[in-house]
Amino acid sequence: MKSEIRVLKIKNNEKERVDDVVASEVSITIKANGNRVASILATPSDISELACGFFLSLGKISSLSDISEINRQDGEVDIIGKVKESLELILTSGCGKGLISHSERKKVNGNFSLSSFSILKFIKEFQSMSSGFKDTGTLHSAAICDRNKIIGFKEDIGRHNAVDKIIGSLFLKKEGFSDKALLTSGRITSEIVIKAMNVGIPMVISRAGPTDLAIHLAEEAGITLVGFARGERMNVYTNSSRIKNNSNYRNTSIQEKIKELCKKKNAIILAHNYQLGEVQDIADSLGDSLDLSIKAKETNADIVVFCGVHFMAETAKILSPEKMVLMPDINAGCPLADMISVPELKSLKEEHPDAIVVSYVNTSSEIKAESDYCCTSRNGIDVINSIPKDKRIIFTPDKWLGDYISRKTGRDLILWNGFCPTHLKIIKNGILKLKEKHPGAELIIHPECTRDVVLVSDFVYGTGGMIKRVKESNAKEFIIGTENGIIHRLKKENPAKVFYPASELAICPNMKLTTLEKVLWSLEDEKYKIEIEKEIMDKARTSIERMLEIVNV
Ligand code: CIZ
Repeated sequence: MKSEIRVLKIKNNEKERVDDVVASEVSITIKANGNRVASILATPSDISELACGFFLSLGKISSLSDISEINRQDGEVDIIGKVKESLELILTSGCGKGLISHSERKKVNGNFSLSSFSILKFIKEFQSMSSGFKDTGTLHSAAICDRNKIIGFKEDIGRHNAVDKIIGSLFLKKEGFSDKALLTSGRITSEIVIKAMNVGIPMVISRAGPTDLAIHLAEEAGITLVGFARGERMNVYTNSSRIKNNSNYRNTSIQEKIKELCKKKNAIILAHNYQLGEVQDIADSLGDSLDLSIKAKETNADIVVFCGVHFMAETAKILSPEKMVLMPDINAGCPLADMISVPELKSLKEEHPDAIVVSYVNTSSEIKAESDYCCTSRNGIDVINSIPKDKRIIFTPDKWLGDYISRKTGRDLILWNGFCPTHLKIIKNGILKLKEKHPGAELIIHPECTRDVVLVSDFVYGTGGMIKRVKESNAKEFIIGTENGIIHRLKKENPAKVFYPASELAICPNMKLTTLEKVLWSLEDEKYKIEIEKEIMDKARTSIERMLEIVNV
């Protein structure tokens, strides 16, 4: 399927010769009873399936009993049996074939249905199976699913070949098509719909869109066309009655299903204050990373679904190693935490061999393991104050939190040059304008903001402190200088008060990766598990426990 080649890669004007992989392409002659019918450029695998799917999806054979023999030789496959050899071919737009018969029209029946959740789940799985595309950037893929799972997957350089291969492989296994859906990586053209029609597949799903002719043919044939199925959305173009609310889930809402699964699996959902409103609303507990890690430790649940970013889920795992800690989206990272690496911290420690290392909770478990103390925005001042005055202190990775703590404690900290890109979207001029517009509003700023922003604030708090301050304050209006997800919680808990984000741009893209659907899938599939090497975990735990002793939690 793939060949290795040597390639010259050019990036930022830098040239490098590296080994790479490209998709293989060969010419396959398809014969029927010894007569040449077509030559197809294809990926050299599943050739018998390709030939069977080719004839089947053109309506030239209809059952396995039509085939008495399949003869394969190098670059050639001959189907012996009752094959209609006359092909009324027209030139098409498809890649990998380009010829198809538009002759007969059939009606596809069947009670097959899929829930929208299942469609999105299958398309996500389908995408992750497409390793050939990831490696070569060339291969198309096709899969067949039933109501419960993807039951077959094929790749080829040609979109049509991939579809023929998957159709042919099911056919050779004597599987029926009327209770299946076809997933394809390419756009849905009329030829794809005709293939589905000829074998009786009632649903075609793609991440791409359909053509108008494909929609017209699907409508006529009774096929359900689903396009742009990606993330949390999809477009259903035809025969939408096959898309059920959620057949597996007895029409329960996604929230109810999450609750049901939590009960069944003894799981809880913890969500950070920056999460999407829909995720906050389903959570058993909301809070900052420390609140949530303590909740994770204290709960009797076996599974903790942590809706936040990676370092937060890691902190929960470090404090509760015996529990299964899941992240609904494993790609939700933290750019601030990524701003320091272990070799960088080690070399800073070598430069200051007697210094104590205090690391903000926004760090990887490896950095925590290399640190003497962990701290959060809530307790950073207490942690620094607990260290004897004659000791030098390295503070990582957030220079602005470090700057704030340094000014509050009067300690000269050795600061790492990290910052939170989301908090840096909050700028002094914007805040001053808001203050002018809302003179009665209390201005509460997160200490990850720059010094000039912190200096114009009325109060400086982490998210836990902000929640408390707003509740206790007599003010009616607040300008909130942190990630805007917190405003959902503030409004919900203080319906009579009014909130203005210090910047409309203060939205952390990583925090928004977690959605309700992903929470459900995470519970269903028990993915993605946080795993940390025991030695790292034990060392990292020491730095967190030292913090907890100081702040008496
Ligand atoms: O500790 C946390 O959760 C962070 C990173 C911020 C905050 O203030 O909640």
